[in-house]
Amino acid sequence: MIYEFLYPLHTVFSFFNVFRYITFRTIFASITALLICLFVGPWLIRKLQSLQIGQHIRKDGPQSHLSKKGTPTMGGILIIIAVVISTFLWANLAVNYIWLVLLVTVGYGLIGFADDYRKLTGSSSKGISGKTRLAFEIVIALFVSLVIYFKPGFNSQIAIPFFKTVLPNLGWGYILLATFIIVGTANAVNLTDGLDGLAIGPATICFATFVLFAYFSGNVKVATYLQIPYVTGSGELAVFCGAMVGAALGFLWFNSYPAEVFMGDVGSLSLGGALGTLAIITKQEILLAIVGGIFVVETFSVIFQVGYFKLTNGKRIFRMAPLHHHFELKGWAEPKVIVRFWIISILLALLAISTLKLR
Ligand code: 57M
Repeated sequence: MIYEFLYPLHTVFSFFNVFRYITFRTIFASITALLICLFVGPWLIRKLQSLQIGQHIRKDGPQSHLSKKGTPTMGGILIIIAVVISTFLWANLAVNYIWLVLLVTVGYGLIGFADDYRKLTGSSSKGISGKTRLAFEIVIALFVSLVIYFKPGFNSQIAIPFFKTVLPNLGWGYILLATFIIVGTANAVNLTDGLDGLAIGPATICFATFVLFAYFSGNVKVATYLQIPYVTGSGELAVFCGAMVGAALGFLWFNSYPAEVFMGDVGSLSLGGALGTLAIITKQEILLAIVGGIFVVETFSVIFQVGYFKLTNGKRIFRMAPLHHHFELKGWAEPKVIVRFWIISILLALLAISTLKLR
């Protein structure tokens, strides 16, 4: 909105030209979202506490988690509020992609909210059923994938990192892939969200990396120079990513060990869904698996553990899945697991960025 109101004034005062720049608006979107989180956070945490929105802790998990009982959850609401306000303020709302990514952020947030709410009010200890939740996730992801697929100028090729000339065209299969990526990323972030700051750290790093990829893919000169797919209008998503980085850091302020609040499914599904959508719009579908490698590995640790458990009648590969529990049970202190996962995530982001040149 600031863009719509203030940029036209550049004809009177040249200073207002600055609102044209995506870089400037990305930085301020980030600062705005961060400040919203820092100011609203303490109030929201008190509110969640007074409403007794505290986490139930599973008794079959690592013993160290029992002390976390009562920590308020659903802190993801804070992230969503900060991102939506900041994006409305700083992004050019005439770009449809902004609305698509906001739709997923809020839509997946609502699914997570319904799940958290049912768990907390005790109407169902497991939240909404896995199938119902998945069905809603698929409906939103399919809708977004169809809109992107039928957008004029869209092509259904996918970019393979490190190979600039390998661009397989999936045709309508692209719709299935895009839906899978959005739903899969949302659930992968959800599985990772099991230690203080464990999901929000790598998510921040992913969104920061996508600031670059959105900016580059939306600029015809840079995209041509770097030989990455050019997507008209996707540069504006850098502003959204900036807002996400700010909101995520603001949330981390409270979620860092020892956490004062958890994000809940409202946060994890929303963040993951947004990440998946960004990867599709910027046509960096496969790259997401590199930069979000922590989420991928956590998910595979569950798939392998459950598969092996069933095949062998109760034997395990890891002490417990998802992978972070394995390290906890090996005796690593919680902050050590968290910070080491962040370090790996930074390394993966650097690797992902290096694909711009190594091709
Ligand atoms: C949700 N949720 C956390 C919090 C957070 C298929 C199966 C492997 C699924 C998996 C599962 O349910 N994963 C998804 C993970 C929970 O956190 C809440 O949930 C939200 C995210 N969805 O925002 O509201 C607990 O995680 C801890 N936490 C923190 N700090 C944070 O900032 O410490 C979360 C955020 C919180 C808190 O303790 O209560 C969760 O882990 O439940 N299931 C599992 O992860 C279970 N694994 C398991 O059963 N593995 C088996 C194999 C055969 C499948 C095995 O390896 O033996 C473990 N979950 C827990 N305890 N809690 C088992 C032990």
